[in-house]
Amino acid sequence: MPDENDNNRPPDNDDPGVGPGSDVGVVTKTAPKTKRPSLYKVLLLNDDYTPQEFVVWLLQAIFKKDPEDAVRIMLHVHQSGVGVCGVYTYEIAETKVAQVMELARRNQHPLQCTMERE
Ligand code: TYC
Repeated sequence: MPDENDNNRPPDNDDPGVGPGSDVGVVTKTAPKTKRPSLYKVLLLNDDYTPQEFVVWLLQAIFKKDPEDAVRIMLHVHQSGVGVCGVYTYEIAETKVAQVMELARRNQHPLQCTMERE
């Protein structure tokens, strides 16, 4: 008696079976679920009143710069008007900006800090 589900039967004409054109052995690579986060530059703005030593201290305290880097960044801001203190994901950048603004306010300095998408 003929069996419809006989695995040994020859392939139908439209069934390529194993080989070119068949899906056997094909592994579809799924796209990774993780997306790299956008990055933001934290910028320090120059002003005529905030002491240089305060800016150098703040770059070390908040942005973890070594003393040489902190002086270099402060002088760059002092001379060019604006400079990058670091590059972070959104929430980290937002927190750094808030910390700078709060320290400036508490010390009555007009120092301004902002962030910008890279
Ligand atoms: N221009 C300031 C001064 O001469 C120093 C300064 C540097 C202020 C960087 C702000 O982001 C700043 N006292």
